[in-house]
Amino acid sequence: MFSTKEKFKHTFLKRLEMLCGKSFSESTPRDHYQTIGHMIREYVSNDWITTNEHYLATKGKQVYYLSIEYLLGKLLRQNLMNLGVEEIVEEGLQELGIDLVELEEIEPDAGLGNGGLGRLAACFLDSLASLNLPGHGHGIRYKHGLFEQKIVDGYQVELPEQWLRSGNVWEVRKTDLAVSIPFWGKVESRNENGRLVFHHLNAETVTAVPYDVPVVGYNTKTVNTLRLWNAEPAQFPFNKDVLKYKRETEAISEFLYPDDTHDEGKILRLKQQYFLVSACIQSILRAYRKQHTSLEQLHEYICIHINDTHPVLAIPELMRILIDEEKLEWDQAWHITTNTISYTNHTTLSEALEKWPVHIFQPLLPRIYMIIEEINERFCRRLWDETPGDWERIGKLAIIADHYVKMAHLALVGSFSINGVARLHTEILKEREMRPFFQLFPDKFNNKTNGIAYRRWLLKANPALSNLITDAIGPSWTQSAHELKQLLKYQHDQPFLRQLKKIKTDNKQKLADLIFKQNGVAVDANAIFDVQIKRLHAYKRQLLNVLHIMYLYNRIKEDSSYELTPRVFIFGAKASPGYYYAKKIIKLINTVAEKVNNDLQVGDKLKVIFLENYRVSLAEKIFPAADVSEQISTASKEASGTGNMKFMINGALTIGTLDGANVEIHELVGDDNMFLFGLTAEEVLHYYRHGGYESVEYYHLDQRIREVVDQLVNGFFPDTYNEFEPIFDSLLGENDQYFVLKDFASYTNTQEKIGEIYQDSVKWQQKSLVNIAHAGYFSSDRTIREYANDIWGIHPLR
Ligand code: T68
Repeated sequence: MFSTKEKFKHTFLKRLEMLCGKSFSESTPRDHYQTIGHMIREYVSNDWITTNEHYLATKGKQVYYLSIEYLLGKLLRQNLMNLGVEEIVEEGLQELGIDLVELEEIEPDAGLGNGGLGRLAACFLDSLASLNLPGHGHGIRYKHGLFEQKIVDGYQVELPEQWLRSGNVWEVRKTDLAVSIPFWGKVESRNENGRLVFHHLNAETVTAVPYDVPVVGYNTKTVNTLRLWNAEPAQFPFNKDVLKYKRETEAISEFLYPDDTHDEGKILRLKQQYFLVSACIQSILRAYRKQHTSLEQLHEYICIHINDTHPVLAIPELMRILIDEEKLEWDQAWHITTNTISYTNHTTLSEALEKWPVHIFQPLLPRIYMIIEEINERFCRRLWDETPGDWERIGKLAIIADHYVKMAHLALVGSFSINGVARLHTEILKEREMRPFFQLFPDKFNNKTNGIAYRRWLLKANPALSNLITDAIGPSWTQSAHELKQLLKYQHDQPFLRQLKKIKTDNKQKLADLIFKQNGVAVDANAIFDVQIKRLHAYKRQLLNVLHIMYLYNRIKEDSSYELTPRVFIFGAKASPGYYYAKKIIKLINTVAEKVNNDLQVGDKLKVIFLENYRVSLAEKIFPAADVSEQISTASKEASGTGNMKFMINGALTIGTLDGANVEIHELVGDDNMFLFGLTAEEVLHYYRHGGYESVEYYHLDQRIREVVDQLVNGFFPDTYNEFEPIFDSLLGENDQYFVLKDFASYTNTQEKIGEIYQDSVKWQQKSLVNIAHAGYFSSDRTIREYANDIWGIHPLR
């Protein structure tokens, strides 16, 4: 149906009538979107079935990626691109008077994630399929994804997100593959034939129904599966209060937690975690049993990867099935489990390390809790044997301690591999945060520096730049990102550099149009577009960016002849709804924007834009238009970052600290092509341990700092009353935990240098080119190959 334009048009018109029950002349863009979506899904179903049959027949090892979040964004254009039918469809539709771009706007973002962790999972799925690797995702089909953000009077307001309102064309409901998940109840042990046997009685069961989404690889026949689980009432609830049961059951897959490293400690969250894990493992084992008679070799055929600790209950759940259902002995079950599960850590922030109060955990998941107790006891016994009497060490490392279940400890003990997400992050895990575990299990630790699905973030998001690259070095870079290095030979090619600049300016103009439409502010596409887009978090230091903008504003006001290379500062960020401080920063950004943008004396020199409802599809419009990428977290705090890579591959230059993957960007492009500033991780960690930083000193010593900090509270912003006192307090009263004032001077100087260098257009474009050329390293294809080879032991299908 996609082989020629004529065939496509013919099928499209026929399918439209059948699907929507109306004639073409009556149809709406939404009908067109539905029709094309169904056509694609039907088109891939052949390869989807073949892929599955192939996996079944070859019995090769497969990996299952468990993640509580998938930030997929839109799938229409990506699927067309990966299937190689984009041109035929776009032109065919055009001849019917339909604009594909308009249809893309109709598709809702699948926003089943908070930020980097969820987006990484989506990038990994793309790479797995594109590399013909047998790897599938399992997640939760949240009815409402991450909240929609509105900015009202400068404040963030959250609205429930509704991506399923008009159905989801990509999914297939598989009612026949539903499984039951037990909660509550109690466990009874009986002696049966000399063996202790456990029965979970009076459980309240929930039905998990899978919805499968095909994951189409780029230019391959491989179609893997993302299986999203929906929570539904069991058919015959024994409960008396059926309505309550129905409500509580459906709540499990109702909302994504807008959590982002802030622990909300809700029972529902734990229910979600076990729901995902149990459904997923039951479904894996059902498929496995079709091929194998026993589970004794499970780890030779299956790897289960847990994305952070949210799915860590996969460990006790697998133990439960092996012991209670397969009747294996503990040691054998433990051998299989600990050789099946691998784990990625995404943060060292202590507030993000999950722990569950025993009084919540035990009643909800009684059998799982028993198994964790046993794992803990055996682990503590081992510790005792190594260092008898050292209760302090045992207390620190135990899985259950102080009436909490510590999820990271369970992951460390029960998996065969633990990896960090950038080299610096992994070193910090090994040397500091998880040092005692590293000493116990040195061979488990390894690094896998993050990557991005660069076909989405460059090929799809920035077609003009992609065409320029293909014209210059041929098309092979779309499958081998390291080919981008060939661009280095254009470093001194003036016409090429001019084209690069023209493409960037055109992209900036498009973004400027969007900004005008959304924010009503006119910005000049010749100004530096300086962008910070990511979740709002104190450690990411949007505050440092804002204070610098306030300083620039003050300079312009003090000296009207002050020569500033014109800048547009662009922000996009959602704050967790309960994160009071982060929401204050959003209000501050909008307050500064209001003041600066309406000051005639400032004019085009300085503009500040907050783009509301930052999400994947908006990000795709911003990265191609950025000149400067803000990666300014307090060193040691950002595990990796992946936005930094998306900017880089679109030719933006980074201003950043030596944190996360910035360290590796710096190694690739060198001092000349990146703007480093601020404390190093080692210096930050030294201050945390030994003290020695007094933010007040910087306030008193640096007049620029004093002025902007005072302006937070001295009425400089009219009608804000005590609005920004919490920010003022964080900087002075609480001694500035994130070293904003400490790094202010260094940041400001570096920003000044950027302004100067930008004036030399050729020099700037050369640096931009060097960044693009070296960004191939950050392809998630590279990352996934490393996971496949070093951790999972899986091989590409042919
Ligand atoms: C991010 N983590 C890291 N967490 O912050 C980022 N947390 O440095 C890294 O690049 C990225 O992971 C990918 O490795 C997160 O995004 C969460 O979103 C999250 C969600 C729920 C609970 C805790």
